[in-house]
Amino acid sequence: MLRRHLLKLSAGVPAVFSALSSLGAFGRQDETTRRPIVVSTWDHGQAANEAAWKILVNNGRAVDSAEAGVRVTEADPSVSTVGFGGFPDRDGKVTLDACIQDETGNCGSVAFLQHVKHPVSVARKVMEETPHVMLVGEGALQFALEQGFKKENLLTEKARKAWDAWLEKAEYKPVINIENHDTIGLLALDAQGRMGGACTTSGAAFKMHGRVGDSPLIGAGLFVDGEVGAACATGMGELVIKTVGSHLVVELMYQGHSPRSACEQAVRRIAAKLPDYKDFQVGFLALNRKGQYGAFCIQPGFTYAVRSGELNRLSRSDSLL
Ligand code: SD4
Repeated sequence: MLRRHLLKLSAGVPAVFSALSSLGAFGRQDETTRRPIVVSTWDHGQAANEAAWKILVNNGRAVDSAEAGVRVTEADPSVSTVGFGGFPDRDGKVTLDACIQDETGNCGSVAFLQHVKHPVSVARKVMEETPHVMLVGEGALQFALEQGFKKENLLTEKARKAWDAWLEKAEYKPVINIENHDTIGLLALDAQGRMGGACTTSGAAFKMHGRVGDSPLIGAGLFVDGEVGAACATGMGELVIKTVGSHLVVELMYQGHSPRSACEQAVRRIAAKLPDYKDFQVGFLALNRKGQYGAFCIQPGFTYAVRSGELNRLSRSDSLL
């Protein structure tokens, strides 16, 4: 009797194995199982990872490394979609969105914030110094100034020139060119197994004044579940908001998908639900509690940076198209 059961069970194993494997449950493309580790979006993620790594390698906390990492990108005037040097909205104003989340799920966020170079640090203060999660616009600026942040001009000469050139046609379409999408999202797992993440952007260039994208929205641009993993999004925020993308990726990991497979399923969900997806880029990046990571995007071209004890590299994400 027992033998018959065992035989039946073992006959089913290949089928179960192949079903799980086709779901990516064994992490075919996620070859690492290590910590600490940090991953972040786009080429500029490498410099951000380096700053995050200094904290992680000294036994620091993941959320601290996430904040320190993305601050590098926020301060870099050559990056035209994050912080200082970010391209302005259609009225010539640089408006910034950012959020941060720790291993307990605690989080803070700012949106439509002007004149402050490090919105991620303001988001951190919202998380730690207020009973709220999100502050926007004038209220966020007032809070930042109360917290000692400096009011600065964030519109660089290069960004002003790009805006001038855009004004010649002034097409008021909130469209992200597929080549113009380099928000930084950074996810970290520290030596003690704690997770943290941050996401920061100046959003879509020449957007409508007041437009807020996915990046400051917990669940859309970023989601961290300390028991499962973390995910972040880049690209056309409207598509990510409509599908609550980062939460979806983490939920898929909870259900057993590898990070890469979870990202792919989330991109496929966007493609199934939003008919205009081919006109836009969306990329997801995910990291689980084992230190496995993966990414997937709509258009070719999305890169992500990985830093761990053995790895320091830039990878190209697979894409739907
Ligand atoms: C947004 N997701 O505001 C951001 C834009 C971006 O890489 O550049 N993402 O929609």
